[in-house]
Amino acid sequence: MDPVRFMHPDAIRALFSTALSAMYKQEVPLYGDLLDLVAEVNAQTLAAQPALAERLRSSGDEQRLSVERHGAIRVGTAEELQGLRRLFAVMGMSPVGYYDLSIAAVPVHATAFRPIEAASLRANPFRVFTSLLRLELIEDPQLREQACQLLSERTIFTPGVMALIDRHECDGGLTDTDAQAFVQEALETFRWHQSATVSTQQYRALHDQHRLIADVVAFRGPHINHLTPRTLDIDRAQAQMRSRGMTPKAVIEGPPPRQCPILLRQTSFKALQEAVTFAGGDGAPGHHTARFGEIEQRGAALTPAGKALYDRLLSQARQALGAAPSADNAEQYAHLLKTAFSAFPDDYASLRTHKLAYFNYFVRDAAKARGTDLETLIEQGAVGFEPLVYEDFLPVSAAGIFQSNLGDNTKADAMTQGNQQQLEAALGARVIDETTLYAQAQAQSIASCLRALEIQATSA
Ligand code: OOG
Ligand code: NI
Repeated sequence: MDPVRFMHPDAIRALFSTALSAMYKQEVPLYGDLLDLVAEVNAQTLAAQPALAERLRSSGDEQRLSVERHGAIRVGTAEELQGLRRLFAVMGMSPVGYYDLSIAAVPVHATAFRPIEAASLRANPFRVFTSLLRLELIEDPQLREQACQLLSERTIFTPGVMALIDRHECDGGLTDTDAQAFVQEALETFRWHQSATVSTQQYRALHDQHRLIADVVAFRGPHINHLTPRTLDIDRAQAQMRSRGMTPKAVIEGPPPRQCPILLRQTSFKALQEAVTFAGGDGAPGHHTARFGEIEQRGAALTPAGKALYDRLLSQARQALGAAPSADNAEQYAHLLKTAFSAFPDDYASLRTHKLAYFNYFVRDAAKARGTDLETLIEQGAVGFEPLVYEDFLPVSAAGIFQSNLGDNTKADAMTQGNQQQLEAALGARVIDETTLYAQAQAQSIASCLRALEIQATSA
């Protein structure tokens, strides 16, 4: 019997991420400029920081850097979200984390689809922040009804991609040929549609309720709204964005600059105004702003204790600022952030001993191993450690990104509570808790170090 050869989900994800990037470059040429800029900055940073270069090489993260990016889409119904869960599963991507954006008066909640195994993350960490519109947060009942109606009339997946998803679920994989077809069909869901499905008046009404509602409801599909490359030095990249005619947000989201980066720092440039054609007899021309550019720098994943400290220091700085960070107070905010975060240890040894961050442990020099417990092995130089990269998102940062791209007139009060169960019911699955994943990855790395050293000891 001939075993069927399936393409590895990691390989399908890599193909898709590349194809999506190429499509988005066509759609938004500025994204191409951003990729070039980030590649340059990364090369400069690696040349200037040999220790960082060495760390990336030894952890195997150097290769992933050039292909690393995240995207974001927004959908309107449970059916759409479930379809996406099945689509992303073909590429080895699972829903991780719950993000409540209602904290920033954005009527969505979200999860991120991403690979979860260490080897898969190393191969290609492509992730997609996926938001679901919370229709129940639309105040006007008539408008809510209209939005439901519009969403029920659209199908965001091609028949071809649905058939291939079914095949993947039945057979347990896709052949090379099917995988190639899958990538082409799946792209259609993420494509920009220049013609809206609603009239100018309908668009206005949706937009007036919330700009995001118009973005989700008024089009045939959930166009990818940004693709974000990973930079090794966001401050440098931000400075260079300005000199190349891209206007970034006034404030970088997340922690302040540090020797040892933690979590995630992000900056974006404003959404583009794009020409659209509205439905209705006259095919009225108009415009819509949704898509934007973003870059990010990733640092160490934090333990719950580290995350709690991060949250406390961030809100300390924000409270001291007394207003939302903006162009007018950017300098003051940077200063307050720096002051607050002086309470957050900034060397990997302290981050580890205080259990603030998660680490990957590896055998450095087996010949030096004498003891059997981890701390002794580290002291002896037999075992080394590297921070685990934060693979997820930050709700406060995401809120800031949403806000800045929705226009500064959006009210920033919380509108309601998050509702993880509701998202999970829509998704048709539980979301994976990201903390569990980091703790597991750390524990696995320790176990494999000890295993490797025992093998060494017995064979010597
Ligand atoms: C998603 C915003 C969140 C991030 O990087 O935090 C996000 C959206 O605007 O749809 O992408
Ligand atoms: Ni983003």
